[in-house]
Amino acid sequence: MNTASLSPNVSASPALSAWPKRGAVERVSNLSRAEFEARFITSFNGEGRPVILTDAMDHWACARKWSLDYFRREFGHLLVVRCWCRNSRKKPYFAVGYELELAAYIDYCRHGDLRRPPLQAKMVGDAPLEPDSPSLYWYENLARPEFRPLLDDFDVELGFVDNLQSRLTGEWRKLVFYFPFANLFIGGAGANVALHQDYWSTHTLIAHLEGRKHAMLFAPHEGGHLFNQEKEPIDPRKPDPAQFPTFAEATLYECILEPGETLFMPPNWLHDVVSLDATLSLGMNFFTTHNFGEYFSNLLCYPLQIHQILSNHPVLSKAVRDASGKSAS
Ligand SMILES: O=C(O)CCC(=O)C(=O)O
Ligand SMILES: [Fe+2]
Repeated sequence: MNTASLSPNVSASPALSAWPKRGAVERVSNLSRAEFEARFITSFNGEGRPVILTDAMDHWACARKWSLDYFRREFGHLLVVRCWCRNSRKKPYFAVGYELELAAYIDYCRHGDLRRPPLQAKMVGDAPLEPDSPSLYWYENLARPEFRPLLDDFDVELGFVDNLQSRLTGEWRKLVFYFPFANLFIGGAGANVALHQDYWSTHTLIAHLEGRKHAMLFAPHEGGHLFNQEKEPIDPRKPDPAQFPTFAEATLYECILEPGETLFMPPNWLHDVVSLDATLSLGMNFFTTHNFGEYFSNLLCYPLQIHQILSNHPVLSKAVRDASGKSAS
């Protein structure tokens, strides 16, 4: 049971009645690729719809193996994590961050007083955690060398959709994890990622493994109702009509994600997710033939970053060095 004290302002609040227009997030299983594509990717003028897959990760080892206990045991003293309070709704934005061992962080998420920073944590941000802030949250890309064994516990091959990354072979197939495509999320009750769209028009999966998460989702075309003049996003659990006068015109898609379930979102869906308990999830971003064009044109804007990722890669860096040697001669 989760016994951590939750900051009172970040519960999945009853302000949900403020949203008169509602759409359903369906739960589906065992869909063919054609049916999935027609219902959730190309539907509704190409915006698609978010959906919960109840069987998407059944064949992944992580579904049976990963838990907060597992991470505490296997990586607890190995990893130092930086957890943040991403209160990015307000500008100017101060990063509130702390550094501590993963075991201590997991204990804090489960049993700590989440209104205060973890005991003995080193402050690494610009400002301390305030009692009325969202809870601290740790999420990190799987590029850390310690995470390499975890890459065998799930796959880029997705039964319900043609993830183009799965056409890659060998080390290249793992390379995708060195781009910001796969992230671990561990948080306590109240850990929140404020309303946002994911980058580069990718599709998003949240493979959820422990605890519960409350997600509030809006179609891409609703953006105009949900950001104020300073481009700050609404807090959909406490909508402020003075700042967002037309917010109630947006249709809310809302769900509670349970362990073993996977939330799929098509490109550019706006989402605000809050943990209701101590939680563990794996996030994945990917592309299919439907979003490859948008994805690729975004990618082309970052040639230096791509070169850097390849140059730092433990295996592929040699291929990069060999190739630059050849082109120089
Ligand atoms: O799981 C969460 O708390 C947020 C995840 C998210 O925003 C994402 O995976 O894109
Ligand atoms: Fe996201």
